[in-house]
Amino acid sequence: MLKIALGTSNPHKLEEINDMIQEVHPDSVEFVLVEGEFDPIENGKTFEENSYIKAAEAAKIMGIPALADDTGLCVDALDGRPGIYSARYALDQKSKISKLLNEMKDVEQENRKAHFVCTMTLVAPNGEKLFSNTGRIDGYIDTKPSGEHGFGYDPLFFIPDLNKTMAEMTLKEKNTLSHRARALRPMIEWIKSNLAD
Ligand code: ITT
Repeated sequence: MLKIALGTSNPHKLEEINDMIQEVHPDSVEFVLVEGEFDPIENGKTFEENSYIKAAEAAKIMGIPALADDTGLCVDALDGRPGIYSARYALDQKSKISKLLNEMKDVEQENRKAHFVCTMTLVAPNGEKLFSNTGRIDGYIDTKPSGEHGFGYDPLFFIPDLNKTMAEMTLKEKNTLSHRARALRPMIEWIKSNLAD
């Protein structure tokens, strides 16, 4: 089975990505976490640059191809913030939620549009970029957090068509439509066609 390192310190990403790969191509690719210290300096100016930095570091450490995603929540009323700074928006996830609610407290429903962006990049052990792809999902910032599933900003990300937040979806549901799923599907096909036996 093809092994690909996953350049992330976020166990939720591993869970989502592994679930998706099992759904589409069971037993063809195995994603493994980086062994040992993994602390890349995410100083890129775009999602793509940061996903490359994380994947290149993971590929170098592990000596096998590596995949990483860089994700952000872009809020229209905040001119696209926190965007690529979503991880550093506040110290912990609870503070990120309360800071966002506070920044949005006077914003009317119709102006609460937001989207998640996820850019994934696959890098060879020699640092060559093999494939990159971006997924996006649109929604609204809710006025209070709801739901116990997912992670990060999911409890505030409301999808009107489904009448629920991303944290009110099961893992399987989130994986049918999320920014990460939309970025990963073409990536899996590329891996199947170019790397897997
Ligand atoms: P790595 O860089 O180690 O992969 P991270 O959690 O810092 O882990 P990102 O920089 O991509 O990853 O994430 C930016 C922020 O967005 C961070 O606060 C996450 O919790 C949040 N986030 C990422 N994916 C998300 C998702 O699917 N749903 C909700 N929030 C998400």
